[in-house]
Formats: sequence, structure tokens, C-alpha cells
Amino acid sequence: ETGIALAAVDLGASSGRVMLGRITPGVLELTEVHRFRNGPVALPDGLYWDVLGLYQDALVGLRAAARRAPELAGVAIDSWAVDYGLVDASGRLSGNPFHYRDARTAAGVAATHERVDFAELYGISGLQFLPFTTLYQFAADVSLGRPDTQALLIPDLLGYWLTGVRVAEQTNASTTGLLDARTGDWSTSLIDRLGLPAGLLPDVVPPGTVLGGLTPAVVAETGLTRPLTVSTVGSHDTASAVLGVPAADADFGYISCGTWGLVGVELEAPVLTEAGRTANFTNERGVDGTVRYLRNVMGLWLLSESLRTWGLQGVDVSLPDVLARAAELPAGGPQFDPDDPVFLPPGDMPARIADACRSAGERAPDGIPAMVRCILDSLATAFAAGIERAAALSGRDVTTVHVVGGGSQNELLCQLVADACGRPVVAGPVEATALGNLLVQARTHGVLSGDRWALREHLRTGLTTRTYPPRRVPSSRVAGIGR
Ligand code: ADP
Ligand code: LRH
Repeated sequence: ETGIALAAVDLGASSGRVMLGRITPGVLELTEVHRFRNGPVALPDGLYWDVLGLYQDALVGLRAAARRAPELAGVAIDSWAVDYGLVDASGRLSGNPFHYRDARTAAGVAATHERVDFAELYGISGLQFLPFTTLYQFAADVSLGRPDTQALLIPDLLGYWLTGVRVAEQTNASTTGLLDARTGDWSTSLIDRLGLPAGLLPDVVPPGTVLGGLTPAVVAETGLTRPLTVSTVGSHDTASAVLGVPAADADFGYISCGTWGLVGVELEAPVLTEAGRTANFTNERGVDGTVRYLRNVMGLWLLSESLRTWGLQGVDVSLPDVLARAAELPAGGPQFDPDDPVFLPPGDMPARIADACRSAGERAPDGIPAMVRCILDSLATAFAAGIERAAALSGRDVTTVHVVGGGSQNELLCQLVADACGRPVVAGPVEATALGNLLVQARTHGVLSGDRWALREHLRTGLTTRTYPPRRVPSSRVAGIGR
């Protein structure tokens, strides 16, 4: 049988990568061809993304992929959610995209809820409250009023630059707060009530839509003269990550564990209950019309910002070393609520965490390994609580918890999660997002076929996972939370 070579551009909030996939039915070979750092850029007037740098790196990666695999046939882009660039009628980018951790959104929350309160918003979009959801950013965006302005979510913006075609890919569109959870299309009445321009958002398309080939300008810029098909996938990284979970049946919970920990279950239909709303559970769209019923837990951002803070203080901490030392510390140390909004903006996490422990009536961690252990213990508790709640609110049995993404390499965290959940944790793949991206592309190109379960079977051939059995009964911090 003939195979295919495809490239996945996967932009995470802490790093971007271009992965080359060589796919024949039964074999999925993944090679990293380019990795580059990503993160907030602080300017005097706010926090931004370096979107032009990311685009350049995507092109560098595409060239690297084509060098390794001259037969390269396609590419698709996924990234973190909610953020966007504005383009005018001529296609010009008006302003640099903001980072979702920028503080301007607070004003947008108040202005939005004055028009439509949160309970009603939840009834339409099914989204948990996060202060940076796109609709709040829109309410705070002064550039929106310009005539003929369109907002393109980050993967759609890069796809537009590659092809000249403007769309709103559905999984990522579902993170804007403006998509109707029942229909999977824009809620035009909500857009209207929020006073947003009718033409602001392009048409919604599902994952697996062919956008077209590279524009002549991109071909000239990159030298990529062989035809390359740009198509959509689950362009929300978490949607691709959930497709990249190597589960064989529906009884699983997942933690997509990177900058954020996205904790939940995969469903066929949204759950729009008041209990879910008060527990701040979200109904985001997955690939093939599935629903990602999950909540955002602050994630390894707490750890990466701590490492950055220590670096600024002149203490360079190696992640493997400090994890090994943290693993030697006894259980039962201090914990804090990682989902406190105080941890959202960049800054001195160790100081904020010490304060949070003290105000929770616990002692502050003493030293760097103890701080790292405190972060991981607290995340494990929040992850386990998220799994319990997701199971209880959706009625889904969860027998196994899959941890995918960069955090699946953290052995201490995986074991603590298994212990806190009282369920086995299956860790890996690290690059679940790129794999989910490639699986959908391969189906679009006709090399793979079938539903998500058929696609996932290709994940279980050749990829390694590690299982962590729980070492003890769930901790009292978690027990009872979901009931
Ligand atoms: P994102 O897609 O949000 O950028 P990733 O899925 O790449 O995030 O995960 C990044 C996180 O993975 C890092 O913050 C780090 O905590 C963790 N990580 C990366 N490599 C390792 C490793 N070798 N051991 C343990 N943890 C790791
Ligand atoms: C993870 C993620 C998450 C969103 C956040 C903005 O990368 O896409 O699903 O909530 O970034």
C-alpha cells in the first residue's frame, strides 16, 4: 500500500514544533523537524504573541519537512485556543495579536455580562468561565469597529497566510464563546446582542476541510514548488490532543498536560446543566462532532514560570534534577488551589504560591524541591478532582486516565495523579496533539479511513505508553469532591 508524508504545525503556548508524519495503514512514524520557543512578549502596553516569528518558524519547519520527505503532500496547523488576529478587507493584519494572559480582558468581562449574563451565555455556548475567552477579548478590543474587519483565530490566520482562504475551523471556533453548542455554528443572535459586526467571523468549517495550495507568494518565499495541500484538522490543540489519546473504548478520562491541564471526558453531546456550569465545566467541540467536556486546570505553567523566576534570580534549576529531588520528599506536604486567578498572569509564582499556602493555613514550602513538590501535589489533587467531577457530571464511567502532552514525561506527576485518582494512569504520547493533527490529515488525504476509534488504532501500533498503577486509595482531599 502507498503511504503519505504530512507535516503538522503544532503551536503550544510554551513551544511550537513542526512534526513530519509518514503514514501507511498500520504504521505512523513521527519525526520532529523543527522546534522553537513560544511565550508571552511583554511590551509597555500589554502582553502579545510573536505571531510573525511563529509564522516564520512554521515555514522553516515546512522546508525542513520537505527536505526530509520530498514527497511531502500536506500540512495542517493547530494552536492554543481563543486568540486571534484582525485582518481588513485587503487582508492586512491590523495590530499584533494579544496574548490571552493580557490584563485588558477584565473590562471586557464586565461589559459582556452587562449585555448577556453568564448563565445565559452558558446556555448557548456551554463554555466554562475563563476571563480570556474570545468574546471578552472582543469586548475589550478597540480595533474591532473598523469596517470590513475579520477576526481569524491563530491557526486560521496562519492558514490564511499560506493559502489566501479565510475560515473558522470548528473546534477552535467553539472556544470563542460565540458558537452554539447544539448546532456547532455561530450563534448569530448572540453575536448581534453583543453588538459585534455581522461579518466579523468567517464561515465555520469542520476539521478535514481542504483550504487549498500555497499561494504563489508563499511558494516564491519558501521554494516549496511541489503541490502541498493545506487542510484543517482539530485546529484547537486540545481537540487534536484528545484525538491523539490512545484509548480503545469510551471509559476513559484524559488530562492534556502542558502549559494547561485540560481535564475531562469525551462525549457525544453537550451537557448544559446548572451543576456543570457551577463546577465550571466546558463543552468544547472535538473532532467528528464530539464534545470535550472538561475544565481548565492551571497546569505546568506554574512550574515553567517558577523555573523562569528562579532563573531571573540567578538560580538555574534543571527540570530533571529538581523532579528527582522532589520525588524523594515525603507525601503530605502543603498544597494550594492552582486555579486561583492570581496565577494567570506571568510573574513570581514561587512567591504567589507561598502566599497561597499561608492563606490556606498551610506552611509555605521550604526550598526549591519542596516548592516543585507542592506544585505537583496540588496539580495532582486538582486533576483528580477534575476527573471525579467530569465523571459525576456526565455520567461517564472512567476506568483509566490518559495523560498526554509534555507533562506525560513527568514521572512524579503521573504517579501522583494515579494515586490521587485511585485509577491507573496511562502516560503518553508526548506529541498527542501532532498525532491527532496527522490522523485527521491522513484521513482527508484518503490514506486512513473510519471514525475516531479507527483512527486511534493507529496510535497503538508502535507508540510507547507507560502505565502507572495507583499506589494507594485516593487521598481525602479528592474523595467526595465529585459526588
Ligand atoms: P504546550 O503544548 O502547552 O506548549 P507541552 O505539551 O509541550 O506544552 O508541555 C510542556 C511542559 O512539559 C513543560 O512545561 C514541562 O513541564 C513538561 N516537560 C517537558 N519535557 C519534560 C521532561 N523531559 N520531563 C518532565 N517534564 C517535561
Ligand atoms: C491549551 C489551550 C487550552 C485553552 C488555552 C487558551 O494549549 O488551547 O485548551 O483553554 O490553551
